[in-house]
Amino acid sequence: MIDEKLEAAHAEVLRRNPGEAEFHQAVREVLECVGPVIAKRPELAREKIIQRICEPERQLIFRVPWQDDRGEVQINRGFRVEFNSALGPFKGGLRFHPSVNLGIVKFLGFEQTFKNALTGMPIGGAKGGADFDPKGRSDDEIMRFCQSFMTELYRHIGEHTDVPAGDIGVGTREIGFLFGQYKRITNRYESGVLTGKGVAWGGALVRTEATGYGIAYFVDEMLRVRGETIAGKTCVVSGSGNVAIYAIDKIHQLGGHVVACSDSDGVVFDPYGIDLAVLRQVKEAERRRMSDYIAYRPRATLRAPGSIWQIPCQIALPCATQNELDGRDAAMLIENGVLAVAEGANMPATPEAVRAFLTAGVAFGPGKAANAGGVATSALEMQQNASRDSWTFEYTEKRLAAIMAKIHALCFETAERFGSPGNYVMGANITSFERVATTMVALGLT
Ligand code: NDP
Ligand code: 2IT
Repeated sequence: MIDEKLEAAHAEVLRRNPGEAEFHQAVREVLECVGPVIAKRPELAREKIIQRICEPERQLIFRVPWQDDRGEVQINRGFRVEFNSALGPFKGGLRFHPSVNLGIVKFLGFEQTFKNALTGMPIGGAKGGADFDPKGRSDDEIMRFCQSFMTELYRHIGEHTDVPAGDIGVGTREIGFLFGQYKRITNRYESGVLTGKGVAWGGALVRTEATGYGIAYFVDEMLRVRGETIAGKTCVVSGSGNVAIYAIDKIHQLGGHVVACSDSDGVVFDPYGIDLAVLRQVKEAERRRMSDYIAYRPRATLRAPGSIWQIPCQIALPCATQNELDGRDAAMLIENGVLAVAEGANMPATPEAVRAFLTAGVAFGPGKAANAGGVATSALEMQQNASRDSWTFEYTEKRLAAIMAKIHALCFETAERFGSPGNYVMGANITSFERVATTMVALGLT
């Protein structure tokens, strides 16, 4: 329920942003949590903080023309939504996926603002991308697309202005082409303008692993509070991209047993545990499909897309995309005895699913807390770039683990303080909202 004092502001968001269902969903979740903060701090209403926080500072939409390998001209639409720079330069990933539109980018930028605040690092929130589908495209086509995309984007970004990174469809290869074009156009070797770079050219060790590792650390913290550990638990991870692969890696390191993962074509169930080396070979090295994994693992089976939450498990990690786990999936997981669910993707659980988990007393880690390890390590990459330094894997991973433990503790304590013990959704939204709102007041009317 949204507090009645916030209803008018909420109605205004719906009116001003018609048809943007995902953006409405993300705003609603935050507004449902922050009523008690507004009640305690009348200056936030006076300063119209809710209204300002829901309106992006700047929204960019641009044409991205490029030529495919057959010489045919292709046109895509590029986006960058610079949502909030109260806490630092705009920061957030770029998504290349045919489903990308302004509403999706706004939901992601809004979410990113609060996630980044939770990390405690000096970074504002943004998101961008294009409705470009990288599937089946050659390296040359990807390069031409990235060069065209950056030919417009470069004028809006910079190490002190806006610092993009990867997201769905954007990994080290794409960041390389984007960085190369930025460097060429600006005639500046400005490492801190993008994160998720290759280690040879300014990238931070652990950034590749960071989101997935961070999720496992967050689950470990949630279970520890309940006197449990990951060791020996059966786990299911949706997706098989960057986030999923390294969540699986760390869950295995911590003694858990991941038996399934997926892509948009199907679900692989491997009762002896997902073989990480095979998974990385198929998905990272060869850029093939989960169905190709089966050839290497005779006991693994392929199931229908979307069926992953029917597999019994104690830990469930949705790591593919928004709204991939609905109320019925949640009911099935609960019936099968799930103990902990953490959102590796941004907003993968629908509001009905979140409600079901909270009602059933499942430890539920919302994305803005559970998957914040990626952007936190991006901020560590920015630190290294600013000082022209590079840290070891061990040191960087220790920093990541400490950041995740801190985020967990903050969310846990805030939920207790506001009378909702164990509710990390309340904890994450209130903690991050207070940080952004307090700073916005301090910076005056901007
Ligand atoms: P990748 O592109 O590396 O992998 C995405 C995975 O999700 C693929 O397996 C893909 O399958 C699957 N997927 C994507 N869209 C859909 C869809 N519409 N339906 C079914 N499956 C889908 O992306 P990431 O691993 O980087 O991102 C995954 C999620 O994690 C996203 O929600 C992203 O916003 C979030 N995230 C990412 C961070 C990062 O550092 N990369 C940080 C924090 C959150 P297929 O190949 O079939 O499309
Ligand atoms: O959703 C996310 O947090 C990301 N895609 C990572 C953003 C970043 O700037 O590292």
